[in-house]
Amino acid sequence: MASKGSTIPSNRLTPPSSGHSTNSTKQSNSSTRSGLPTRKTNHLFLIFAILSFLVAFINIQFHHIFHDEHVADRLMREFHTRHFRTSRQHEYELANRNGDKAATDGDKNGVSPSSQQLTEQHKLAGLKCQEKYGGPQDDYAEKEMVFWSDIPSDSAYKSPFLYGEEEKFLTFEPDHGGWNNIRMAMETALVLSHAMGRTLVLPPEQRFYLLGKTGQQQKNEFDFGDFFHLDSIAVEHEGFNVISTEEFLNRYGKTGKLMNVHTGKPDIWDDKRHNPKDVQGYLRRVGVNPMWNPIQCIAAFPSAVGQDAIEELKAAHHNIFNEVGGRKKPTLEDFNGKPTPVDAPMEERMREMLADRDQLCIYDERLQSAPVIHFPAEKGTRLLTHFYAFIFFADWEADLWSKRFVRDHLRYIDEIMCAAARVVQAVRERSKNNGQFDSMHVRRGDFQYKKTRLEAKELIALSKDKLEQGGLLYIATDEKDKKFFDPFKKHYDIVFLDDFTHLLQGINTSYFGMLDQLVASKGRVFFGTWFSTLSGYINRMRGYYITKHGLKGTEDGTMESYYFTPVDKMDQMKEYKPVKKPIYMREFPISWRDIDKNVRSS
Ligand SMILES: Nc1nc2c(ncn2[C@@H]2O[C@H](COP(=O)(O)OP(=O)(O)O)[C@@H](O)[C@H]2O)c(=O)[nH]1
Ligand SMILES: [Mg+2]
Repeated sequence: MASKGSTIPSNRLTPPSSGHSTNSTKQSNSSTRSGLPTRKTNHLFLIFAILSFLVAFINIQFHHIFHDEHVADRLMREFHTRHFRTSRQHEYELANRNGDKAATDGDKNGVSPSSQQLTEQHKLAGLKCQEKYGGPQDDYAEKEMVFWSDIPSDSAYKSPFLYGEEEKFLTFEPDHGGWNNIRMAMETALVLSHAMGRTLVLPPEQRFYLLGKTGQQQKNEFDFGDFFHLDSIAVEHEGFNVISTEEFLNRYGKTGKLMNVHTGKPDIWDDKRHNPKDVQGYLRRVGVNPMWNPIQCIAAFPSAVGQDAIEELKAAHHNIFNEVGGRKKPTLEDFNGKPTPVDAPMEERMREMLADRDQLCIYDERLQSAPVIHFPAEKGTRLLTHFYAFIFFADWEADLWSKRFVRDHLRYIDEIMCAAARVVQAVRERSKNNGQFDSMHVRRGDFQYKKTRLEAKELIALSKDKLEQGGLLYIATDEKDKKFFDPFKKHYDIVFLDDFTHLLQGINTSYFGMLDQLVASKGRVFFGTWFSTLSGYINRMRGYYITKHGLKGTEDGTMESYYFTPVDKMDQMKEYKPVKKPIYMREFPISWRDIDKNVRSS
């Protein structure tokens, strides 16, 4: 991923003295040139020079006081502009442009809308597309797309590690892979930060791999606020805080509050070295890297502060791997078709999570006390995992809460949801079978798993038994040459996202992969590409939807989804499966099945 340009502003506040002295020099030159240097003008010049000097002196002396007085406000404003340019900002700007008085009332004094106003504009539950996004109708969009819920009691939930006066932080580096790898690492970092009671520090805006390469006149650099409603998360959740890297560095890096984890000495961020590499280097120096490898261990969170809760985790692990009581170590087969109840005792849930791994990475007292925890995106500690497959909570309610947190908040912004809803509506209108269609994701392009690269006729042969013959088939793909799919035309009426660009006017083309995911997630039957994290997330969203609406598969987390190849993976989604390595190759029902157990949504 190329990170282009500097994203951390340097301190550009310079005392105005230089301006004044330049003026005085000019003045003196011009008077000399005019040839009329009188005593009076000399006096005036002297007084002017002294005054200039005094102004410059006072500025330099009190600069920090004046500056610091407003620094929090200014940074907050900048952060909101930079990171909260999500749909709500967009909504707000649209309303402004359209002279929508109600929505712009908060802007009478030229200030941004308050967070309360923002929250009022964006209701967590539901989806409103009609007024702000050019359709479809609200009730259609809601029924078709909404898989999330608004659970009031969730907003008050706090981690047991959120205590004390000192704010603690979690920083991370975005993954270097494609969008869905980035999303996975982001979800994991976000859940970790909440679990640890730490403020999440968002990486600076940058160019994400395979996004924003269009060269068109559109936004090309992104941060997470461009895809998720991060604004509402912080506002709506008491126990969750998020700030930008800029704010973090200005408030903590520059002030010498942070220690170099290797030397134990203060490490002051040099704001003249603000390119992303320098910022990354700095974060790596001041943040403790837990060295957790998601392929080897699960990140285990004690149910409470203190050594006793840590010992409980260790004891459960000991019992499992020492076969205490003669009970055999768990294997993956033990859980095929047999999910552990979500509220089962801790040791039972740990057995399933450790069916394919054997280590605990405990959030122990050393890590709990670190002011900053940093996750570098490099070998061994890369967060290329599903958050729910990595993070284990001793407290089952904390576990379900974190899963709902991701489902209900880390969903694509309304602008993307509404655009997808318009396409789904158009696809259904084209169907000759009561709006029904089947879907598939054919990943080709840069994909490194060549085994999955099959010819069209092979794809047809592998999927024909499950698909409606002669029916409508929506194909999500990164294959640019659509002729590749011509053989499908003998069997199906095929459509692509490209056939609906008239419904996508003004939508950033970097969102198209997400739109393909959302539209494909609505197919009656879905065929995905094994190993593709883009395919994987389609199934997770299907799982959320099935669970919310109590459809077939709710009980055991299954669905009408298949994979083309490898052949033994075709029916993976048809039976409950525990988390298995390498983890990213598919999504697991543990992330959607029965996660509302202890709550009622509104
Ligand atoms: N529009 C579109 N883009 C796709 C599709 N499949 C892959 N891509 C692009 O290729 C990238 C795939 O990377 P990633 O999201 O990491 O998924 P993965 O590589 O399949 O695991 C996406 O971010 C898209 O930019 C598709 O079906 N439609
Ligand atoms: Mg990828």
